[in-house]
Amino acid sequence: MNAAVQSLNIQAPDYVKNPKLIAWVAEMAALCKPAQIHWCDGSQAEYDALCQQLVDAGTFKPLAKRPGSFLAWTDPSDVARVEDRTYICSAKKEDAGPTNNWMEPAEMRATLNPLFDGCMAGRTMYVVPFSMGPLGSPIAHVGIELSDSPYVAVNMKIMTRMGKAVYDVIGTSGEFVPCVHTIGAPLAAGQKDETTWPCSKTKYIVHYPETREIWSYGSGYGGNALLGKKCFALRIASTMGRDQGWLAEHMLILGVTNPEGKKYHVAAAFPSACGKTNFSMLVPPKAFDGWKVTTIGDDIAWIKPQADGSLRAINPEAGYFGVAPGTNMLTNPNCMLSLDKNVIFTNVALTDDGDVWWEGMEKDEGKLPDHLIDWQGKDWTPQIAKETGAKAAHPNARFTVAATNNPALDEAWDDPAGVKIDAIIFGGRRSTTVPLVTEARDWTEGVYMAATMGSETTAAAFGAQGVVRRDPFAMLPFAGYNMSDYFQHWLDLGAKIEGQGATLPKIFTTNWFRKNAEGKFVWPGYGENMRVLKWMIDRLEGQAQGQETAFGIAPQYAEINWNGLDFNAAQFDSVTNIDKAAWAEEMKLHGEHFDKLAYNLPKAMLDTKAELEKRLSA
Ligand code: SAT
Ligand code: MN
Repeated sequence: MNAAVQSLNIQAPDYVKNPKLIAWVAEMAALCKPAQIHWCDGSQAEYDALCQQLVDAGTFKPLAKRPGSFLAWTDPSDVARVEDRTYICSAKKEDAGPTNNWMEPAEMRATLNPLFDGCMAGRTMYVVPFSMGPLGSPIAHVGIELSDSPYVAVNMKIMTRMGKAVYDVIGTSGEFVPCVHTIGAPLAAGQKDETTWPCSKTKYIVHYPETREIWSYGSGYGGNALLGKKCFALRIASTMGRDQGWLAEHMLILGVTNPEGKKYHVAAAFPSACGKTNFSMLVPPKAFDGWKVTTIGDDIAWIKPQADGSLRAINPEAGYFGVAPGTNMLTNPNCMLSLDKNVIFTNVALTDDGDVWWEGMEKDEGKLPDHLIDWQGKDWTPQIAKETGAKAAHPNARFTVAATNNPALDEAWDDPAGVKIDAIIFGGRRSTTVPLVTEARDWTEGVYMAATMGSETTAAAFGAQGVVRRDPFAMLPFAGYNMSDYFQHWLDLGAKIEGQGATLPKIFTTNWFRKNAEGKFVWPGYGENMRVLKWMIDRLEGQAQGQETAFGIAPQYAEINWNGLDFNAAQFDSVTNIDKAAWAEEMKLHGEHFDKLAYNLPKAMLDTKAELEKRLSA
């Protein structure tokens, strides 16, 4: 041990009683060499002090118009998840599968070790204890994140159940997922940060599924740095689910209650930035008087089969890290109402009177603001935007807000027992081909629909936008193991539950994003999606007959409640028809997709493809 580490006070608070945990913190401190260690207790006083520290450092700007709220601007190079720098380091390459970057674990450790050596010099190492899911719930799991970013510590406080009580769950011998994060910007003695968002050009987001460890280097942003979210709750948890017989999914969970008071629970997977948050907070249109939608989660679901064959789900998170641009009183009123206090905004624009602004807000205000400071700290005016196309907010700008700010929060959102799932939706973003909604004839067909899901890429990840890529189960960037084994896991789980004689949730696919010849969306979306949700519930209740199509069971025009919406049969046809020529092309793409996933691809996927092709050519 060098002198700096020897003098470092590793002394854990007396409520930390797990020797393995204390030894691991000491080992990581010896490697990362922080100037000090701060054991987070999760208290409000601690949160306030850390926010003040971020204000003093210039990373946070307090927002005069929104009590307890702050604005952070990141480095322009650190604005989204970095999928090409994200690795699944399983012992065998085949277990990471063709959709993940892989490196042999020992080689990765040898790569990371020199990078982590001294990476926290001059900084504080925060020890962040967190529970994914209600504390002590049989569906929940806990982790500890070590990070040198106070931004991460305060975001984790909102996004997870963070604090002292987690140590009671861990006790003296309990399990936890160890997560190490650094921005990768060590400071020499006496050196001060030159920017308000220090980070490294080199980035590694690394998962070791066998030992359930997460190591993240170089980024301070979102899914790269808040390790409870995509890294733990999806990549590591999906492998835990594979081994233990449950599901970790990129799904919102909502409750929907009909006027008679009967309640259903729906889980829905859409790729990043495709409207999960909006759908989970949906406000039904006026004609749906007496219907209510409530939010359990907006991004991730952990689903565990119960002894009676039912599937119960929790939202492992405690807050929302949602996309700000496009959010307004029309697209998501509940979300807008959630954002008036105690919010951390990242990469939105600042107004002259100290408020935040993003593209889409002009719909509420009736006009564009005359002047803003954009997310890169530059002047922005409508004229500049017109001339240069400059966006005031980064398209992946985010808000971090506690679930308890949401006026539509479900009363069972924090129930350790979770909620029983009645239906599952898979939805991509497709301008053509895929219809508004269909229901899978059985579980296997539902797995096929999810496995072949395509979506046009968004700003949530680095890379070209608007390109169709296959995003099976909306899990392409998040499955912690071989994708085809993941399909098999879904099939096995379904077969097991059916074998018990229990009823599985119905599976649906949706596509809100079909465009017409003029390139305009045809389906109005947002609150109007209630009409589709109601049809799904009618199907659960045996109250809608539907009609067979090549791609599952679709609604008949007359089966949708059109009260209060002008949407004629021709428009309906344009979002629901199955264009055989387009589908012939689509089937070629399904084939190419399966070729890439050939290792361990379940035969049921190829059989289902053949049946679909037969129906299309009939
Ligand atoms: O950056 S995050 O991964 O947290 C958000 C997202 O891409 O869905
Ligand atoms: Mn997401």
